[in-house]
Amino acid sequence: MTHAATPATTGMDGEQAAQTDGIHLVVDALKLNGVETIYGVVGIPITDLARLAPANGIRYIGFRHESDAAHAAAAAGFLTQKPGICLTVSAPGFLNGLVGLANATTNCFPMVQISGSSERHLVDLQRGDYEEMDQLQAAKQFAKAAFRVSRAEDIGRGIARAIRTAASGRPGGVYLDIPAAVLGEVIDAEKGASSVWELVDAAPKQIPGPDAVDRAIDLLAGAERPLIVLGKGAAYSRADEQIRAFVESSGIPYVPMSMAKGLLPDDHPQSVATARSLALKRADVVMLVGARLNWLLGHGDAPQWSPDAKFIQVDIAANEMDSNQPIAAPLVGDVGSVMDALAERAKPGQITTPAAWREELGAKSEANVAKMAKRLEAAKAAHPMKFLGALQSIRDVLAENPNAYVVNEGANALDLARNTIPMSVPRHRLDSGTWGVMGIGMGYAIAAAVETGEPVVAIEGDSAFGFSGMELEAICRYNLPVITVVLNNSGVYRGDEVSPTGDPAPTYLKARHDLMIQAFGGKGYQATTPDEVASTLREAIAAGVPALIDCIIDPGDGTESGNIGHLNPTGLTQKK
Ligand code: ADP
Ligand code: TZD
Repeated sequence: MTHAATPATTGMDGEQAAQTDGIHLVVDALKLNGVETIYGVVGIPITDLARLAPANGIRYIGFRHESDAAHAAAAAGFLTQKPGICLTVSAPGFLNGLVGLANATTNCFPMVQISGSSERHLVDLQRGDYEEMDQLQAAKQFAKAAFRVSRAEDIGRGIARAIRTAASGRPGGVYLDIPAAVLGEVIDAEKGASSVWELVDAAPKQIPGPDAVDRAIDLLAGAERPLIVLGKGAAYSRADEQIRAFVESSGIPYVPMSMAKGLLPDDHPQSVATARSLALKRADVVMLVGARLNWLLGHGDAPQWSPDAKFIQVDIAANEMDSNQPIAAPLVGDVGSVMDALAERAKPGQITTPAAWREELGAKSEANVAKMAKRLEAAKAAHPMKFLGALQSIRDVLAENPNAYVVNEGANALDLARNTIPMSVPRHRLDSGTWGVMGIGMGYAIAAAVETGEPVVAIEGDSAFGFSGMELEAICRYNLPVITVVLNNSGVYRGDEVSPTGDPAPTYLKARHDLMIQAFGGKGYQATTPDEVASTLREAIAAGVPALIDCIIDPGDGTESGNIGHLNPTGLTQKK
């Protein structure tokens, strides 16, 4: 087998055997496994690897900070089901990338962080090498798995193992350590070529047992108030048609978790997102599909849920079952196979939804929508602009561009955008996710643009944006169709706090973000009214080039920690 990256280094006399080295083998193995893009930051010992990849058909996207590159790789994994690849330098670069690796693992996104590392014989005796660190040891607790390659001939094996581990079962982040000496190690080209291989069936289907399926069907068939919760595992599984068929044939109402929005269009008649609290509280049989009963679902506890609720859980990870509540019907398998099995084994008409339950939720939904309509109407007219004023304009422009990807982070900027902006296409919303992490914004946006070529609208709190704001430069350098909309209320949560010391208050921030992007050659707008938000966003999406709209929001608009203020351990200094 020969590969494009492997150099033929036959000597002048023609006698020397062709040779290859570590970096060529990395590129060979990645290429063979269908990797199209590497996200990273260069430096010793990986710069030549980043140069070699594009010369062999793998795009290299260079970032300003490794956590952004790692977040990008994670998002690429979520969007494509193929592990995103992040490349980092030793010690500090490696550590910067770990936030993204750990966040990917927490969110069940497949990615591989490949990091160069310093010389083992110096690191292990702590002799003080350049960027010395025992990276393998450090990575273990933050990754689904961590491996080190110690010989060039094991590079293909290491990459196969990393990709397989990241993509199969519950997806996650895998760390692959490749010391500088291994990247530079020269071996016989033929031996090298036979040491890399292509994975077969990287994420095999997991089919649930028939007894487990029947147990779930029986529970659903006996339910008076059934509810389906769709999570980002369902979105990731790409079983869109099977999920839709099951939801529609059973008539069961559903609520989408934030990154499952659009799996079925948000205006689907069975979506009860607008009666969420009531649906959770009253449901007697709940079917979780690729969603965990973690803090985002109140751990399944009363009073948010009925203490008598019975749970069915569809998840690829068996050990997720019973992590919070007794699971009456565990359905361990991939969402597609489970949905197929349910459709196959349920008798026609066996699972239905009582009309009274649908009506109860419908009435609540109508009342909530009417209440929200009043808030929205008031916000539209308010000056200075409110979050909800700007967001209605963003909603309207996005409705004209259903293929645009939405990235979203912040506190109020996250909660309010999630509730205001409907999604109609699966996997088009990426947000702070399971950790509620800030800093994913520009990395996720870059990956969405690179992987799909579609426009991306990143809706960012001003604090949230700051974590990855320097990547505006990368967005401009690669001329990506990313439009960043900063909801700028001059602070973390809000911008009207005054400190008695004379220093700025801990939550206060001040920036003209529209000027930042201009420094990199992008288009900067300032918008002070909902009409200006709409017209600038429309113009920017049509132009398809990097742009940033700094939306000036009333500094007094915003709640401490958004809708999770109750998680603050004290309420002593909170406002409103
Ligand atoms: P959300 O935050 O949207 O509620 P979570 O991240 O909490 O979603 O849950 C996603 C769940 O989906 C995880 O428990 C994960 O194991 C599971 N999962 C991921 N991929 C699949 C798949 N292909 N089939 C079934 N379950 C999956
Ligand atoms: N650091 C990291 C990595 N993640 C975090 N979640 C936080 C800090 C704490 N934090 C939040 O939970 S939200 C937030 C921070 C700093 C920013 C909220 O301010 P914002 O949004 O300007 O982004 P709003 O719209 O003004 O609330």
